[in-house]
Amino acid sequence: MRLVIVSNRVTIPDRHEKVMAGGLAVALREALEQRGGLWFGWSGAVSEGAPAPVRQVEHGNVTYAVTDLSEAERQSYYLGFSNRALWPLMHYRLGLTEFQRSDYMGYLGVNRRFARALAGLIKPDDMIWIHDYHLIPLAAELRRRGVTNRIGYFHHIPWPAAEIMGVLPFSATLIRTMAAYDLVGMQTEVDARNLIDGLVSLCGARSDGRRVRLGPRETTVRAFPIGIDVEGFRRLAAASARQATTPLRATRESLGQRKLVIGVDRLDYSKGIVQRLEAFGEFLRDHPEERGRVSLLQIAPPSRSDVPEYADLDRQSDEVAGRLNAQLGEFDWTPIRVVKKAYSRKALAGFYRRAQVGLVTPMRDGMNLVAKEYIAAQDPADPGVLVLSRFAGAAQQMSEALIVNPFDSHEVAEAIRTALAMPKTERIRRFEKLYAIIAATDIDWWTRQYLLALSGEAGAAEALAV
Ligand code: GDG
Repeated sequence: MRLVIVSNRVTIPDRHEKVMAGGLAVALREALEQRGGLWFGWSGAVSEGAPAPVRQVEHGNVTYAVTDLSEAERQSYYLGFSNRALWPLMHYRLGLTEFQRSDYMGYLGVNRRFARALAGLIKPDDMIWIHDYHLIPLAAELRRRGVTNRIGYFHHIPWPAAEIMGVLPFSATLIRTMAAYDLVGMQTEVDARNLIDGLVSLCGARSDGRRVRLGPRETTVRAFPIGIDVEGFRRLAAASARQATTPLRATRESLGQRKLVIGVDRLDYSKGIVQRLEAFGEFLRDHPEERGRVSLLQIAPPSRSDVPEYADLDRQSDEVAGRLNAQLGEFDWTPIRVVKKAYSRKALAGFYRRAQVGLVTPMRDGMNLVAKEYIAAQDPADPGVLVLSRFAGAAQQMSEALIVNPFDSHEVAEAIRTALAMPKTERIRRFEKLYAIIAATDIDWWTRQYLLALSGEAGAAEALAV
């Protein structure tokens, strides 16, 4: 079966790999190359004169088909409904959720336009795999055009409880469109259960365990926790430590013998960056003996800067870091460094390996790949300690991390102290368990399991019991 992948953004590969090119994009590209297929979505560009045409580029046995958005579509579908309504709502941030009816109409409009274009490109035996919250109604739009192929969806971010989803105007209409899929993949069992509850309580579906029936269709809803390329990342980190790439060498020189705590996140309010800086400040206030001995490096490449809530976060994080550095710093020691730019994956791997503590404290996160990258990058003979929010999907698998509530700054501060003081034998014991779980459920495992389940092949359900 040929594979068709649909995602909001499609990057056509070129010889100059983008700095951010990460595990997921590479894994999906590999899945396409193995079977041959098509990758459809937004080019990332804006052009007027709607509807924009679809451009196709062939790369080996993979066709990339992209279309531009108009500025009005970008505003309503992408910045508006996807990123100011669905993103905050699905991360349990009701106070930040901005619903505009016109944005919702724009969201439906782009999904309709994508469906129209895609319906002309797919073949009868194609298996279609749609990604993320920008494209929830796409299968329903395809079904309306007579598409009967197997269609799956993977939701990369949390799916909230029905009580929260119910706040969104038209939520029942939107959730109902999930029943157009044959398979819906979620990051965790809790997310899967939340969607099933929503389909039952808001849309009147009937459910029997993982299967949901709404009208004539039956949909399977299951957890497929996403993974990373563990072996690839481990090799990258080991090589980076040997070669000491420029940023890493410079970090070594400027830190000297000091310990390093690291945070790596898109500059996004769901990641708890400001709360993390405050917790680090609390740790230094509560434990003055640690001052001068440890620094926090927070790498935070800007993201969605056109959305006002992100511009606020940008300012706020500068203010908090500036205040804490002014209050706690010394002439020869800066407690917190916030760097708002992206580094290469290799430099990142080197930073993770150099850091004694990985601080991954999102307020809510679908999975959080940084938690897995931090573990993959460690030196097995002298590993660092992961401090992980219980509200990241990753916490369901990574229980050997120091699990914290990111809303409790005291708890986070104490976890930092515990991590820094942890004896090597305990660090190794925890690391080995964490490494084993992320290696057993790496990105290849995830892609294989999902596609097995979508193709309807027997045995996939049992194999998932990891
Ligand atoms: C969504 C869900 C889910 C970050 N800074 C740099 C850089 N990164 C890379 C990280 C990591 C990726 O970006 C971020 O992945 P996360 O999983 O942490 O978060 P989201 O971007 O919010 O992703 C999330 C994910 O989808 C997959 O399903 O886990 O819950 O929100 O790989 O390393 N990469 C480079 N330079 C940087 O400065 N090269």
